[in-house]
Amino acid sequence: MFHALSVGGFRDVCRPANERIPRMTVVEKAGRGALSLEIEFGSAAAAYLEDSRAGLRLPLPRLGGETTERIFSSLRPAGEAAGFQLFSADGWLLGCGLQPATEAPEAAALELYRRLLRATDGRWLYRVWNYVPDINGLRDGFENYRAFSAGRAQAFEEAFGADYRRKLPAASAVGCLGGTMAAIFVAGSQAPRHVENPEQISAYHYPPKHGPSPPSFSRSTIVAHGGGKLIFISGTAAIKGHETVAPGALEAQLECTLDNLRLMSRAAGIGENFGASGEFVRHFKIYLRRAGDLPAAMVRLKRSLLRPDDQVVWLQADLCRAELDVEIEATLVGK
Ligand code: 3EB
Repeated sequence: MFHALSVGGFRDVCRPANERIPRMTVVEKAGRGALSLEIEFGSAAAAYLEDSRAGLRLPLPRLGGETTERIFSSLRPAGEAAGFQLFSADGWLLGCGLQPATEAPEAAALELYRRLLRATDGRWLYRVWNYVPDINGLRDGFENYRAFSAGRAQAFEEAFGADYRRKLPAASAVGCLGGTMAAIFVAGSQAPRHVENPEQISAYHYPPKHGPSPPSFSRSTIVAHGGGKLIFISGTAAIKGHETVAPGALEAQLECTLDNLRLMSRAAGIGENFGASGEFVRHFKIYLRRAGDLPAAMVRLKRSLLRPDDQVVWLQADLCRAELDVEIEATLVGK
């Protein structure tokens, strides 16, 4: 069978800031089979849609485990909206989009999220993965992550109104190489449940010492999926209350992060260790600030959190607070 597919637009992300975001066009013929959404780590940001593969490449150095994350399968390409490439499967909508970050990161995040919220209009937003160039860098004395948070919060408030916090998805926001901001979302037609960490202030209530606009995410999203559940656990790090625990000390940060993950697992109603007895396919992404921390982190996490049949991607990334060394996220897909 012949499929004519072409994806334009994402190749042009390095244009000057004053040019419009290139439109992405997907030309497709009928008869296309189901595909997985692949997030491939290691090279320059680009979306691809080929005969039997679709996904996004992201410039984060891979340290170990899988090269590609595949959480969702049986998807069908669903065209594009607001520059996001879309994929759907019974009631679910997934999308990925890029935004040049040559302009100020606040403006880039505002535009990326305005587009994301347009693409998901009328649906519930479950999960967003954010990749922010030079996340700890300063621009006019203001950290890029804080600028990103401000643009993102403004877009949510514009779209959802003053009580936007109740609708925030689970998320992660980590650094990446290159000059392109990226977001991947999962949305759907069913209202989800959000569970917060009882030992952390909700990020959307962080005090202003962490930035003028608090980060717009909830700690987890739980949504029915087939006969079971899908659970998205946001990027989890060494934070209690709203303060960083053990700045710069990997071992102590790993213990605190593991404790927060146990609390989230319990809060989600699946015991202490994310349903390790086999009721979920478990996906973890582990972000380390320093590649040299990999051996120690592997030993520690394999001793308690990780099991041999988990899907794990180890990445090197700058994290949203300069003093954080490790962040771990989980996605649990009910079997
Ligand atoms: C924290 O708990 C650590 O800004 O979207 C984790 C997950 C973190 C998501 C985000 C930030 C974000 O505040 C950082």
